[in-house]
Amino acid sequence: MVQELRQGEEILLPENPNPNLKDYEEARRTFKWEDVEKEFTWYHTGKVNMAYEAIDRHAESWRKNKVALIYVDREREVKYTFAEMKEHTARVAAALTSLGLEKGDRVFTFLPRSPELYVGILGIIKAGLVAGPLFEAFMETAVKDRLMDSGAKALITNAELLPRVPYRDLPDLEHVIVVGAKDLPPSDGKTKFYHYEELVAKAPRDFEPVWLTREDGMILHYSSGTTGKPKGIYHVHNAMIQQYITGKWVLDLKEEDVYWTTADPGWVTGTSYGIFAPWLNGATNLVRGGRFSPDDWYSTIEKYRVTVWYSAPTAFRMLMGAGEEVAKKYDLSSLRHVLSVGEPLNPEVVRWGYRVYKQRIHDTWWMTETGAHICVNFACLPIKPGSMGKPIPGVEIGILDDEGNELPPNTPGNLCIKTPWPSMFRKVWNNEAKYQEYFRFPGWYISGDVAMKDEDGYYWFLGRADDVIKTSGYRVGPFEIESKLVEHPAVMEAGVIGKPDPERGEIIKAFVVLREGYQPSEELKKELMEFVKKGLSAHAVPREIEFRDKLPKTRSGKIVRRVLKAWELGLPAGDLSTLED
Ligand code: 6R9
Repeated sequence: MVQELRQGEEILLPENPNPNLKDYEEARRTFKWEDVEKEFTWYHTGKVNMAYEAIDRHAESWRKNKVALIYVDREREVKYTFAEMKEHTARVAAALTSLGLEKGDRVFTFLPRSPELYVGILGIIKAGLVAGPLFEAFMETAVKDRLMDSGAKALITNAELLPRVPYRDLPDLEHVIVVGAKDLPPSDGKTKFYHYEELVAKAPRDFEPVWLTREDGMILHYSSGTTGKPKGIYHVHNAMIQQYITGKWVLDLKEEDVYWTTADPGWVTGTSYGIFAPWLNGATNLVRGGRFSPDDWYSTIEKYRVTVWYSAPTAFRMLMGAGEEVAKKYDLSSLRHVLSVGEPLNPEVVRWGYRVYKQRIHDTWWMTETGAHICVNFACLPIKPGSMGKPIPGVEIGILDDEGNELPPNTPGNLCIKTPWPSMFRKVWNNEAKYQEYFRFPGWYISGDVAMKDEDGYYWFLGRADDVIKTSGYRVGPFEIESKLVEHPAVMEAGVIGKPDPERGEIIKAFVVLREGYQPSEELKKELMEFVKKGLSAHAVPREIEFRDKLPKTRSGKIVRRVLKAWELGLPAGDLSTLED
């Protein structure tokens, strides 16, 4: 795979005549995080709040009438200046405070991309609360698990999604604020319901942010691992240091840019680079609601003259699949910087983008846990298609063997990051043991990815060391899907893997053992798919199901997914000595 990727050693030379980061090597040598810290207000006042740095600071400057948010979908277009964002987020913060919520309380959002979602997350943070964004496609079980684990006290949702919130089963959930509701469920002794519009309208438009320290909680993203339910990845306000500087250096944001990321705030790219990085840099941030559609997407770039565009391999592959003719119908000449994240970016996609968009697509590697970019292709450096580039200044990457020893170049190993870095997660909510698992090699964070460094210092992604699946850019844990499947009366056991797919990166494949009395059938497959969709979420649905008489297991009864994967790919299954039969 490595050989194949590196065939020809092609490179794309830098083309941006004036990038914010001009000399990478120089920056690596001289960079100090403290120089970035000095750019924040809190460095001088000691009063920290992300919402202040991202919004209020600009609203109190010459940027006050600059457009901060452009929200568009097929029905509407909404534009807010920084001054308006300041007022809207102040009202949300004041409303939440008036409900008695206090510093550190978890407040979740469960909304589609909409102005209310962006205002909501920043309003929560402005009030000193910890924001927990839930992806709009989540169904009841997924919503319940996350609200339960985090002990969320309040939720902002809308009338359409409210039926998926099992509030009666959530002992800590005291307040539910609903956007666009005609009527609300009756408040009981435990949970009270509010019309968002009424609550916000009566809140004052002035609200002094709740002042915090850099280590106070800011955002909680639930993300999947290999075992157990999704983990609450907890970030603090200090993350803004790295989010700001990578917005400047990697997204290359400039004053006149119109920036668009297609990522949803239910996932980390949609917050770190859909909210924090662009607004910390005072940029105009475009948000498009609704589903993927090549025509809608290209017309968005044309109409709003988007200059910096951050999307994902799966989207680029779908655009490629839609054909060059579709791209040619639109004027995409405003684009000057294009980036990708979430999965390996195929060299052929890079080549296609270069030919059709006349842009180098800059791959970026990072994770929910890292909070911000770690390894990227910078505007000022050549791109080797298929490589994820080089570490950001101030951060060191190591390729380590399974004992924690650093490996030489051109040797695959565990991608690790030297601790700490400013936007590193500070805990796994309620689960210190899980947090510690990431730090088994002293002084290093273990990413779970396998990668390699070449002799020029470029990093190449080779795969996951564990069973985490990336499908259409979404990170899903096999365990959550397996658990859902075995809730179905027909299913005795299930093993779930990611299967390579040309468009989605991976698709989810489930191997299922049926209970006595159930027969394999196409209808049953459909029923199981529907069952996962209704219970968890559309993106967690196994697109392939295979019935088996039994599954490979360890003697202690754990399903061995690596053997399932080997079956699927027709590869040797490796050491089977620890298996049951
Ligand atoms: C930001 C984000 C993290 C996992 C990560 C890796 C995969 C992300 C990648 C990439 C190859 C890239 N991943 N970026 N793989 N090339 N440029 O995606 O966070 O959802 O937590 O996923 O995604 O496997 O470990 P998250």
